[in-house]
Parts: sequence; structure tokens; C-alpha cells
Amino acid sequence: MQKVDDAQAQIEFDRRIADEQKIEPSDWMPDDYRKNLIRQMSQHAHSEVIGMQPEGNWITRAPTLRRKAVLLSKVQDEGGHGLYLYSATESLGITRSDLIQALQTGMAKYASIFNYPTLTWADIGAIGWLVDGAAIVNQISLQRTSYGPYARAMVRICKEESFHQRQGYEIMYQLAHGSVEQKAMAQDAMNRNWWPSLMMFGPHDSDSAHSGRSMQWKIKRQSNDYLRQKFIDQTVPQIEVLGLDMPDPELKWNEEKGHYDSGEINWEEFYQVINGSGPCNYQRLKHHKKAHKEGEWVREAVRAYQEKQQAKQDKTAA
Ligand code: FAQ
Repeated sequence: MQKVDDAQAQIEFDRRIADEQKIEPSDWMPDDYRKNLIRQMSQHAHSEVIGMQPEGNWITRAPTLRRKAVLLSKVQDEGGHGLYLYSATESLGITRSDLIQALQTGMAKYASIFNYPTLTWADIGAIGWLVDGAAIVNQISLQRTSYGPYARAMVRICKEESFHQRQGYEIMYQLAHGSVEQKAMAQDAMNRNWWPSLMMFGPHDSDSAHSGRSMQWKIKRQSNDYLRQKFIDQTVPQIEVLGLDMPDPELKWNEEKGHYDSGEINWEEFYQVINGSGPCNYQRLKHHKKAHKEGEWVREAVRAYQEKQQAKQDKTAA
């Protein structure tokens, strides 16, 4: 009987996916769909939270009060994005503490870009412009993902990311039009962040383990290479406006294709970074563990409050 029910539920699920209807937490879904969503969404949440560290590094050293206030609020936004995404992931039947444990034990990944250091103030401009810019290209596509809570989180997150992207570009613009030293700092930060930003879109489609099924289930709507190309095409004209040299000498407009050609990513570096051996992997996880431990008293207080409220309710009901 169970098998018949599941077969019927699978037909209904496939129909809803084909009809562009959202799958909601209480709906039946195949186990592999659920697992794949938990994997991608939790890694997305971890990226937002770990992504607070490289920029947080500059809050105390921002050059003006205005820049400090903007950066502080951006970093808080990223924390908020992590929280929406953890909540959305929990709706798939996994606990927050299991997700955090997977991150801290290295079972779950987070975006490779956050394993690079922020060496100068210009990195804050480059992150806002390039990293948030790449994240937006990916996340606009994910607004149409098939899982309702993920799609809705993306709509809100994209609004905030577009403010982040503009503040990053504004920093870059001012530096690129400032003193010789400032322009050199902007050029250096762009050069260092360019390739890791392209890596954010993941391996080539032909090497992407999850893309086939994720596209079939409409978890992913556009492929890694398609989105990477879109990002390159929209970003090159912005580099021209900044008046900086191209970070890749092979970036050239291809009239026939209607896209920019570009050089090859260093995939060996990419795999090293996603497998734990990037410049800052150790430091990022160490800091996360420390902060998580220091926050234990807050979680304990929340638990105690919830238990007290529950006891009150039980007493009233009795
Ligand atoms: N870094 O088969 P695929 C942000 C892993 S948010 C690390 O192609 P998939 C906001 C992948 O997980 C940035 N790992 O995988 C912000 C898989 O490993 P697994 C985060 C990567 O899932 C801005 C394996 O390689 N955004 O920046 C990376 O189909 C500024 C095979 O790859 C998202 O997470 C990578 N770059 O496609 C915050 C968006 N690429 O799980 C602060 C949602 C691949 O088998 C400051 N995620 N891997 O162990 C996605 O769209 C997808 O998961 C992809 C990868 C496109 C990232």
C-alpha cells in the first residue's frame, strides 16, 4: 500500500514541478530532492555566515564613520541572510545544530571565496562589487527555485544584496578615481578577487556532480557556466567605467558569440580551497567554533525560557 501511495505522490510531485508550482514543507517530496536541497541550502546559509568574517575584519578600520556604518550594516545583513536560510533549511526536517555540526566538522562546505584574506580596504569594495555581484546573478536565478521557502528567501536576500553591490562599486569607483596609490590598491584588490569570484559559480557544467538532478528538479534553474558567463558579461563594462586594467588578459568581446571570451580558472586551486586547504579555511572555522561556543549561554537561556513557557501552558491546559 505504501509503495502505491509513494508512486502516486511521485506523479503528483513531478506534475507540480512541470507546472512550475512550488513545493512546500508539508508536501510529499522524494528523499533525494530533500537531501539535495538540505545540502545546497545549508551550504548557502554557511556561506552567508562565514562570509561575515572577511568583511568584519575591516569594521574597526573603515576610513570614515559613514563607511563604518554601511559596512557594519552590510555584515549584519549577511548574518540575517544566514538565519533566513537556516530556518528555510530546517523546514526540511533537520535541526540547526545538525547543520552547524556538519559545518564545523568539515562535512558541509561553504563558498570558497571566503577562504581568501581581505588585505586592504579595497578588498571591501571588491567584495561588495564582485562577490555580492556574483551572488546576485546566482540568487536571481534561484528566486525561481522549486522549493517555496528557498525561493521566498532569495527574493528578500536579492534586494539587500543589490544595495551591497552598489556600496562596493562606490568604494571601488572612489579609489579608482583617487590618488595613484588608491588606484593601485583598487587594481590589486580586483585582480586578487576576480578569479575567486568566478569560482563562486562552481565547476564547469561537465564536471558538476549535482547539476543534472538539480536542474531536473528545478532546484537550479540555470547552469554554473551560463551564470558565470552572465556575470562576466555584465562586469567587464563596469571595469571599463572604473578605468582599471582587465584582471584577465584573455577577456575579449567575441562578436560572433555575443559574449566575452575569458581565460581558464585555476581548477586545482578551486578544489584545494573547497576541500579545506585554502589560505584561510583553518582560521574561518576556528573563529566560527569560538563564536559558537561563546554564544552557548544565549542558546541555553532561550531553551530555559521555552521550557518555562511550555510548563505554563501545560499547567493552564491541565
Ligand atoms: N565554493 O555539483 P556542483 C554570498 C561544491 S552567498 C565551495 O556544481 P551545486 C553572499 C558543491 O557544493 C555565496 N564549494 O554543486 C555574501 C559540491 O560539493 P558537495 C554562496 C563549491 O550545488 C556576499 C561540489 O563543489 N552562494 O556570497 C563551490 O550543483 C558577500 C560540486 O559542485 C550559494 O551558495 C564554491 N564556489 O552547484 C556573503 C548559492 N562550487 O556539496 C558575505 C547557492 C561548487 O557535493 C559577503 N548554491 N562547490 O560536497 C548554488 O547555487 C550551488 O550550490 C553552486 C554549486 C552553484 C554553488
